[in-house]
Amino acid sequence: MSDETKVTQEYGGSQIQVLEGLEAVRKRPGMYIGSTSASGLHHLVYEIVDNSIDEALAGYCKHITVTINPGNSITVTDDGRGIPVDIQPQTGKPALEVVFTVLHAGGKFGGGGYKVSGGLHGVGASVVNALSEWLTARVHKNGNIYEMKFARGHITQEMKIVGKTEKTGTEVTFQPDPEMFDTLVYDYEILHERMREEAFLNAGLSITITDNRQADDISETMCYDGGIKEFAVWCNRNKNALHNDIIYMHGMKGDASAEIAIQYNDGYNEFLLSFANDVRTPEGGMHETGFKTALTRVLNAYGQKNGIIKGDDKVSGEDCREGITAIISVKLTDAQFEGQTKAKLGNAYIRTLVDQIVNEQLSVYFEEHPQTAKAILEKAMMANRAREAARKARESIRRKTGLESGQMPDKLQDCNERDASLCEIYIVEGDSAAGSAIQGRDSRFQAILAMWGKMLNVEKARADKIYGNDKLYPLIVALGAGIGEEFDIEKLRYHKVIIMSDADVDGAHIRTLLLTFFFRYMRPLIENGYVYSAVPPLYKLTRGKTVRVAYSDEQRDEISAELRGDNPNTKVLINRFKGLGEMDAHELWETTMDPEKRTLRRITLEDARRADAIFTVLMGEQVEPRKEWIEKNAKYAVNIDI
Ligand code: TTJ
Repeated sequence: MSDETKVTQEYGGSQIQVLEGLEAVRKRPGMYIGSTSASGLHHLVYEIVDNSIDEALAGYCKHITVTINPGNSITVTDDGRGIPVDIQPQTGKPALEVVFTVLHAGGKFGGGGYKVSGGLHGVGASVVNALSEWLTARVHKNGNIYEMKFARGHITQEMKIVGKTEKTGTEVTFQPDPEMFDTLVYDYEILHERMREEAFLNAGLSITITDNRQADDISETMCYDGGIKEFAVWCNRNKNALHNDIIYMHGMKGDASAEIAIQYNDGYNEFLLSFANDVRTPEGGMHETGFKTALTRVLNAYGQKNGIIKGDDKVSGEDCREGITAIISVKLTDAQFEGQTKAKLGNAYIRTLVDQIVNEQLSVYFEEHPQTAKAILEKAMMANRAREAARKARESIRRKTGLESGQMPDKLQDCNERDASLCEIYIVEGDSAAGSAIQGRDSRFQAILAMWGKMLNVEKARADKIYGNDKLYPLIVALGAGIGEEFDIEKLRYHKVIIMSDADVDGAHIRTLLLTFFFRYMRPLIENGYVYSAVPPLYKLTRGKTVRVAYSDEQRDEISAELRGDNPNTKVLINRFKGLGEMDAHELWETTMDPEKRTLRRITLEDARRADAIFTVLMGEQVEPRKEWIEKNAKYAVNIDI
């Protein structure tokens, strides 16, 4: 990408550069906002809100509002100082105009660095402007209300004063451009979740989110004086806490700061949520590494010093993190995001910073809270013993069933190909659907594994139970890569693991269970993008001898209109597929399995995390949240059997 921030002296030159910059955004929007699907659409909001968060970080803004208007435009306001409106000497233009028309160097998703002087975020106001059908900015400042308007990045109204005011602040409304996005409908829950996260990460900042699209407005204001401490408590809301106090640590060095909040629960899962500059880092990175190393070191040191751990014994890192909920939030001016999805923090000095903070402050905390220290350490030692028992169980199962003998389970119809990168496995629910899939597949590279009945409740299970489970065991053997800390992606036998379940509640249930299992015991499978969901059709349309299928209600209506053509009297028969089992082998191949025609939806870590959260509510030990969830989702959940 060229350096669009360079501004030349003569007006003509800079104007041309501005237009070229915004044109570049419209040509390749994915480079700037990741995608033009729902995720990109929501990203526009985050880019604008980031500017207000920066103002809050600078100490001048207390309250931010985000409103979804009828028609799916978005309004963001803050009570900060207001974007400057004075004329910049270099450009001869108001700063407000520059903010919305000049592309900053380096896109977050493209190549190049992502560094802005001053704030941590807020590179994207001009990107949002370029991708909006229209955008209006209003600034309350100096006693005046200044207003400026744009359409697809072009100025439609120069900055002018439209009124008087006593407040200060910024208000931006934008309408995403239908020419740029595949979908234009905002999801309140997605924005709500993200804004809640921002409120947790910026203690004391108040964020109001409102949905004005229906007669009854929905509105929520979130403000957490306890910041990430409250975040950790909130994450444990459906669990039983192991200790009531929240462990909180923080520190800074130079421009960089880090804070960590920890609360253990009595479960077996590890829940680390890490952020760099308020952006989630699902793939971890230096801050997580520093945290894990120091946590293990401090726990072992404390245990040995106090005679809880005897002799040369040690608890492992995994032992120390069983049942942990930890929020790690770092802020730095030169964040390097790495990895396939730019979701991993690469700055090595952050590892040192976090390690030091945890090393020093957690030791002190344990000295001052011996009860908490003891509860955590005893849990880690239990985990250690359980892991040892699991290893023995596994070995005995191995001897009995030949886990390593290469013998495949009965429920697997394998493919002929041996190169994993070419192989696919369909995990199919129900024997009749599995039958059709076995007949319909291309056996050269497609394997079928039939799953049926109720699966193990992985919420309450440790590794030894998982291996011994008759539903999961065939799946583990078929995939060939083991589970948990022994999981080895190199041994994986298929690079496409495709969940094929019905488009109904039971199907969703099975999918949730499988995703939760993968998320907890085979996470690299998801991180490497190997897990997919098959997309079976919903409708079959027949007109005479012509048969077509539709994957959505919209498509059903389109095809139906197409089949009818200009002939209003023609009958088009529409049948709803009740399940995969209703399709014969040929139909299943044609609509759902043929690589030339099928759609596969790749499962992201975020999808799996969400499944895991739903699962916790449905399967967890707390009854109240489960009841609540079922009541709230009653119309979808009627068939869920828990
Ligand atoms: C910059 O330094 C001088 C005082 O004002 C600072 C500033 O720009 N603050 C600011 C920007 N507050 N809020 C914004 C902002 C808010 C929204 C909703 C959108 C944009 C692009 C900026």
